[in-house]
Amino acid sequence: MKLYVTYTSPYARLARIVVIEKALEDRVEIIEAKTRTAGSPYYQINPSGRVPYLVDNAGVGMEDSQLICAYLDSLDGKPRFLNPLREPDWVYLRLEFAARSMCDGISVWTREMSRPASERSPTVLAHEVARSQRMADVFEGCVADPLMQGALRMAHLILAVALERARKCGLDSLTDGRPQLASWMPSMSDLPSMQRTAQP
Ligand SMILES: N[C@@H](CCC(=O)N[C@@H](CS)C(=O)NCC(=O)O)C(=O)O
Repeated sequence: MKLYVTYTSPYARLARIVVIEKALEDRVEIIEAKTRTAGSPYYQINPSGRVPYLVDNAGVGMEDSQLICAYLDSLDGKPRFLNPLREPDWVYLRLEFAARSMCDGISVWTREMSRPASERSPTVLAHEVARSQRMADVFEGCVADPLMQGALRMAHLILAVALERARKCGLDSLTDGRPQLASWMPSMSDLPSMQRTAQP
């Protein structure tokens, strides 16, 4: 299989983490895609131009970290991160999708900042800064919850990747002044799969 990524994308990082967590490294080739470039040859592979994008052994492609992570997780018949056979766990899912929403906002901020300074919208930037602070407060309030402390699940990965992305790209160190998040984060950052996919 081929997994197309960029090394700055938090969504591609989630797929790279699941490749490591599920011991799929010898089955999944990681390929850096050229995104956001007119005429990129990558658009012939994935017309949407987004990463991550997984091409399976039959040559069939799929996009979106949520789908790709669930697919990779299911390959051994023992899904750890998303178990379709379990009853939906709405309390957990609420956290996962809140973390995804926080990650989306941080990505909007980084995308805006990657534009030439004269093309950036101060309104969009301020909106996303405020959103990231509110969402960090939400997780400060629930990261000590057993669901966020127990076995590793997508909500943990998404929140940790989002927090690291916010710090790395200069949005904010969202763990500062938030003692629960600050004490939770090292247990995630120290994971080999997080360390091996960390943005240089
Ligand atoms: N919901 C998607 C978001 C993917 C996404 O936005 N990827 C960005 C990188 S962070 C991208 O590929 N941008 C290139 C473009 O928009 O052309 C997912 O979870 O995979």
